[in-house]
Amino acid sequence: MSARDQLSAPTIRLSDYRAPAWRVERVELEFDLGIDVTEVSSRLFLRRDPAQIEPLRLDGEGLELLSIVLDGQPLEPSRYRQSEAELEVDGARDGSVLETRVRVRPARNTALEGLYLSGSRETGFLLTQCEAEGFRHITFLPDRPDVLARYTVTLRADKARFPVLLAGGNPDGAGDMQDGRHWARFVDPHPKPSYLFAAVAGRLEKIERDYRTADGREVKLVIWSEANVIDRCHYAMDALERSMRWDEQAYGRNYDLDVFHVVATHDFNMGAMENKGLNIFNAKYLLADPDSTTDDEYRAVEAVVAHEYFHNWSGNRVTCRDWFQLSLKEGLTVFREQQFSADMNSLALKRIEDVALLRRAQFPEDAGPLAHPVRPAQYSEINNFYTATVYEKGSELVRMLAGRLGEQGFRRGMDLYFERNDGQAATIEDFLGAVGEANGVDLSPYLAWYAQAGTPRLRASGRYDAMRREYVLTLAQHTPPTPGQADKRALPIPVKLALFARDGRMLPLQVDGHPQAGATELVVVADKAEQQIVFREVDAAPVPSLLRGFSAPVILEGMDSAADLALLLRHDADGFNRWQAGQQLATCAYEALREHGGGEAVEAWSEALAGLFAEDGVDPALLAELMTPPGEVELAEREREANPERIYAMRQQLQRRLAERLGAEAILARYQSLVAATSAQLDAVSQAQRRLKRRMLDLLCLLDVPRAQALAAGQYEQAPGMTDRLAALSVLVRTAAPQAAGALAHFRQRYADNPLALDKWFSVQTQHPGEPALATVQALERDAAFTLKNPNRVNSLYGAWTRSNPSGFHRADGAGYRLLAERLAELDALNPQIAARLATVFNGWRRLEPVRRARAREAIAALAEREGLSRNLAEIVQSMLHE
Ligand code: B3K
Ligand code: ZN
Repeated sequence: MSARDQLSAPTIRLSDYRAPAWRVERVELEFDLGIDVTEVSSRLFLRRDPAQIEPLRLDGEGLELLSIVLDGQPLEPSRYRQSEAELEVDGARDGSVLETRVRVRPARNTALEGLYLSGSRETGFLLTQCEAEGFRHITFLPDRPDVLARYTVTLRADKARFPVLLAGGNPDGAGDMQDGRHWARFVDPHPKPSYLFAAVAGRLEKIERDYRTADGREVKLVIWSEANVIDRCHYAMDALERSMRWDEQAYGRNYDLDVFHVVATHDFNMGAMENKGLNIFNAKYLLADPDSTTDDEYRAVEAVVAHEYFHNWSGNRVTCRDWFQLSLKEGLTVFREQQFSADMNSLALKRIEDVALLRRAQFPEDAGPLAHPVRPAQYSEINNFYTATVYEKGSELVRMLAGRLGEQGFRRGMDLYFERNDGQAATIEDFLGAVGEANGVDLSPYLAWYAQAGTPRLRASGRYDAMRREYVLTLAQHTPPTPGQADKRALPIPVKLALFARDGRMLPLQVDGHPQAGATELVVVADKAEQQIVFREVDAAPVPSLLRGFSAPVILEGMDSAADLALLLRHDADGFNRWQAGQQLATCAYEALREHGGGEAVEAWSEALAGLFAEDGVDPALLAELMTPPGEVELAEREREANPERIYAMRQQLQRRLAERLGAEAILARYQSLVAATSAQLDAVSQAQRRLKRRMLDLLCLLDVPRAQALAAGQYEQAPGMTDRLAALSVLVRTAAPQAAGALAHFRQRYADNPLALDKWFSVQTQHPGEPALATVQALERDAAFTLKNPNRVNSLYGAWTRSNPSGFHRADGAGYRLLAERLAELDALNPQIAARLATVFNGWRRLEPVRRARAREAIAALAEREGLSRNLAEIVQSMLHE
C-alpha cells in the first residue's frame, strides 16, 4: 500500500467522541514470559453501559489467540470474530468475565511498542511501552484512556534468565516454582487506563532509598538498570527525591503507592514513560556521571525525572478522557516541570531555554503543513501528536492562566481540579472549569487557544503625545491561516508590560480602569483585533518593554527601534526580558547586515553587549545566552525563500562583528580566566563558567582559527568533564581542525562501551557546516556501531544532522533530502514512530528557496509513493504534501 492508498486510514475525530459502551472494572493478567514467545492470560470483569447496544469489541493487534472463554464457557469460533485490530465477542452481558490467552513475540518487536526486548537475546531484558496504543499489542482490551480498571498482574519466568520481575502497583507476593521458574504478583489499587500498564523482566541491578511522604506514607524508591551502569543512577535518585518534595510543597501532592520503581533502557522511542508506579526511562534521561554527561544533560535528567513523577497526579490520578485531550496531561506536566526546574536552577535561564525551544521547535510546526491546535480536532495516528505544540505550547497556555490567576489563585484552582477529577478521565473543559470556578472567573475564552492552530502575531506601536503627557500603545493581533483553518479569531493575549525612561528607570504606570495605579509592571489582556492602551502622566516618550517573561506564546512585531532595544538590553533588571530585547535587536542586526551590509542595529547590538561584557555583575551563563543570536532555524522562519547556507554565513558574519567589537585579546583573556576557574563541579557557578567559556571559544574561532583550534585541543585533553570535552571536540570538528581526527579517535576508544557517550561522538561529527556534512554522515552510517534499530543512535546521526546543522542538511543538490528519504523508508519498516518523527524535519520545505524547495518536494513525493508505508509515516508525508 503506498501512502496515497492509505488515505483511507481512518480519521479519528474529537467530535465523534462517545463514552465507552463497555468498561472494565478489574483486569487480571498473567504473563508466562519468554524472549521469543510470551503467553498472556487475561481475565476482564466487564460492565456494560445500559444505554448502549454495541456488541463487545476489544482492541488487539498482532495477537495470536490461543483460547477464549466467556463466563466460564469456552467460546465456539462462531461466537467471536478476530480482525486485524479487533476482537468482537457475542453474548457478553453486564458483569460478564472474559478470559483470553494470547501469544506475542517480544524479540521480533522492532517497533518498541507493546512487549519487547531491550538489548541482546543473551543479556537483554523484557519491557513494555503502552502509551498511546501499545497495550493492544499485549492482549485484548478496550484500549482507550477513559476505560479505567484495577490491575492485578502476575509475572512468571525462568528465574536464572529473569531474576527481576516488576509490574506497576504494590508487590503482592512472589515465590519459586518447581520448574526453575519463579513468579511475582503486583496489585495496583488505583484504577488506571491501559496506557499506564507496565511490566519489566530481566537481569537488573538496583539502588534504593526510603522516602516518607508529607502525609506519612513510607515509600521505597528503587532505580533499576543493567549492572554496568547502576553506578550512574544516583543523580536521578536525588532528582526524584527533590521532585517528590517539591510536588508536596508546591501543589500539596503526595505519592500514593508503597513502591516507586524506575527502570533505565537504551532502547526507547521517547524520553521516558510515566507508567503507574513503574516509570521507564530512556537511559539518556536517567544515567549521569561527570565523565560522560554534559551540564545540559544533567539538567535534562532532572527535568525528565520530575516530569514523569509529576504525571503521577497530572496524568495518572487525573487522566485524559481521549487522546485529543493529551495536552491536559502533557502541557500541564511540562508547566509543572518548568516551575520545578526554575526553582532548582535559575528562573531566568530556564525561561530563556524554554522560550528558545518553543521558537525553534513549536513556532515552525505552527507555521508549516503539520500545524495543529493544542487540542487537535482529528488524527489518523495519535503517536504523531506528541508534538511541541501539544507539549510546549500547551505548557504556555497553562502558564498564561497561572499568570492571570496569580500563585495562590492557580494553586486553589489546581486543588479543585485534582479533587474533583481524581480517579477520572477528564477534558480540557474540566480543567478550565475547575481552575476558573475556584477563582470565580470564567476561563472559557481561553478554550479558543486550545482549538486554534498557528502562532498569533501581535503588532505593537506606540505614540507619545507631549501636550497631553500621554503614551498610547496600540496592540493589533492576527493569526495567519493554517491548513484546514483559514479563518482565525482574536484570542485573549495577556501582555505583561512596563515602560522605561530613557535613563533606564521603570516608570510608574497610570492606566484608566486599571486598579494597580502606580505599579511599574502590569498585565493587559489584548483580546480584540485591535485595541489601545493609554498611559497617563508620562513626561517624555518612554521605551516600552512588552510581553515580559514571554507572557503569551505570540510573535511580537513592530517594536524594533534599535535604540529602544539596546536600552532594554542594558537596563532591564529581569534576565529574561533583557535576553528578549537582545534577541530582537540581534534579529534586526542580522537583517540589516543581510540587506545593507551593516547599520545602526549591528552597532547597537555589539555595543550593548560589549558594555555588558565589560561589566562585572552579569551572570556568566546569562552573558553567554545574551551573546548568542537567534539560531539558524529561527532566522529561517522569518524568510519566505530561505537559503540555509546563506543564513549560516550571515549569522556567522553577525557574530564576527561582535567578536571584532570585543577584540581577540579580551575574548582570550576572559577565556583564560574561565579556564583557570574550571572545576569538575556541577554547581550553578561552575556550570555558568563552562557555558561562557564555550561561548568565548566559539567567538574566538571567528577571529583567529588556528589559535582557537590550539586552545580547543588543549581543552579537550585537560577537560575535567564531558561539558568541556565535548565543547572542545565540537570546535575541532566544526572548524575542520588538524587536531580533530586524533581527538575523535581518542573519544571513540575511550567511550567504546558507553552508548550514550558514543551517541555524542556520532552527533558532533554531523555538525560540520555546509556540503561536507553529507559525506561524514555516509561514513558514519557504515560505522560498526551504527544501527537503525536503536532510536538514540538514529537520532544522534540523522536527528543531529538534519535539525542542528541546517546548512549541512539542506544542500542545493538535494542529496541530503534523498539520503534522508531513503533511510526513512528503511526505518519505517522497523520502527514507524521513530521514522515519522524524523520525517518532520521536512516540515519547512515550502519556505525554502526555489531550487531546494523543488528537490525537497521530489524527495518527499518519492517517499509518499513507496509501498507499505506505516500509518505513522504516511500521515506525516501526506500532510506535508497537502496543498
Ligand atoms: N507520556 C510519555 C510519552 C508517550 C509517547 C507515546 N508515543 C512521556 C511523557 O510525556 O512523559
Ligand atoms: Zn509527559
